Amino acid sequence: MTASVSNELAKLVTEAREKFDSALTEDELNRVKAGYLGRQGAISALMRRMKELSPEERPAFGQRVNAAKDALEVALDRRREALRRERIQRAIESERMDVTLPARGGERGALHPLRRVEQDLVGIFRRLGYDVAEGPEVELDFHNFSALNFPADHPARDMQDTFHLEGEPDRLLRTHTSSVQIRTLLANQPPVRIVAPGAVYRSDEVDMTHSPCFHQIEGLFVDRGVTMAHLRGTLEAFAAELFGRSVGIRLRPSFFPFVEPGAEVDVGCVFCDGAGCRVCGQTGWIEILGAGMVHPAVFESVGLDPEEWTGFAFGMGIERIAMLRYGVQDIRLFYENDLRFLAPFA
Ligand code: FA5
Repeated sequence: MTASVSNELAKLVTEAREKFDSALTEDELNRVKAGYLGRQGAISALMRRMKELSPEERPAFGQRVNAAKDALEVALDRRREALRRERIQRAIESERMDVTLPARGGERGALHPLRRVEQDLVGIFRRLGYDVAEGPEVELDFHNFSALNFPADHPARDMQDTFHLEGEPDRLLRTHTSSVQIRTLLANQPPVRIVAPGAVYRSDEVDMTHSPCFHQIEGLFVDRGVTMAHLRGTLEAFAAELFGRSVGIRLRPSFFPFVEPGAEVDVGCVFCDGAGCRVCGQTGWIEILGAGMVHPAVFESVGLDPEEWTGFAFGMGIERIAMLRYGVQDIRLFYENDLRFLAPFA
């Protein structure tokens, strides 16, 4: 065997090993491999030079080349495995999560301003000794109208534009929480003292102060010997707690079929202390609720003797109170779920 071809083989093997070991990626390693072991690679080129050897030398040379190829394959596999491990190790390092980092601050939820006002109103009446009662939003005409002394086809029903259920003439979306008065008196023997908050519905046009779905809180006190003075005293105590100081109240005669006498109740304007301003329309007073003494016809419709039982009732719009309290001028803001409006209440 000529020394030159043989030496060249040894040199190639050494050189290839070094290049394998210095390849930094698996791609690079594949390119280096092609340079030596590929069809156009250096080892194949050496094989083609076999013809320079004498026929006797050729078998031994062939064996040496094959052995060299095997050795290179082994070196290649080793390097490939090392690179694969490095790649995995790098991924583990770079994708590692630091579970000891403090959590990203979650946003805290908060009560909707209407719910907050509702809870405050309920709280005031609870402290005055009232229980909380509830009724369904889909109501029977009986609870919402008839038993409250709204005769069938009476114009008083038009005061509250009603959503009726299709094909069910007796069912409707309650137009006020006064329906809970009837449910309470049917289910409980007086004395009763309840407040009933909840959603009510009217087919009103939407504007700055009206919405087809809004909220009310009803109050009902039934006992023997209840007078209008009790009503007035209760509402004064309520208004003082609501506004945090003693504000005057005023009762103006008004009509609701289920009370007699009936009244609209105003509080002294908390924005101008009665001097007159834009909010109170220069009157010094702001209307906040309807009220009155329970009508004898209502007692009769629930089977109570109006000679024995007396009571007062009142009902107010929760949106109205919230608008007064927070100085909100457009009722629609409460329903749009815009965080720019809601967040300051949190
Ligand atoms: C009633 O609903 C009576 N049930 C209140 C009552 C109860 C009187 C007990 C006597 C005894 P009225 O229709 O006025 O009354 O409504 C009461 C309040 O609901 C109003 O003062 C107003 O604040 C609010 N309100 C009425 N319609 C709307 C509406 N479309 N959007 C928002 N608030 C409304």
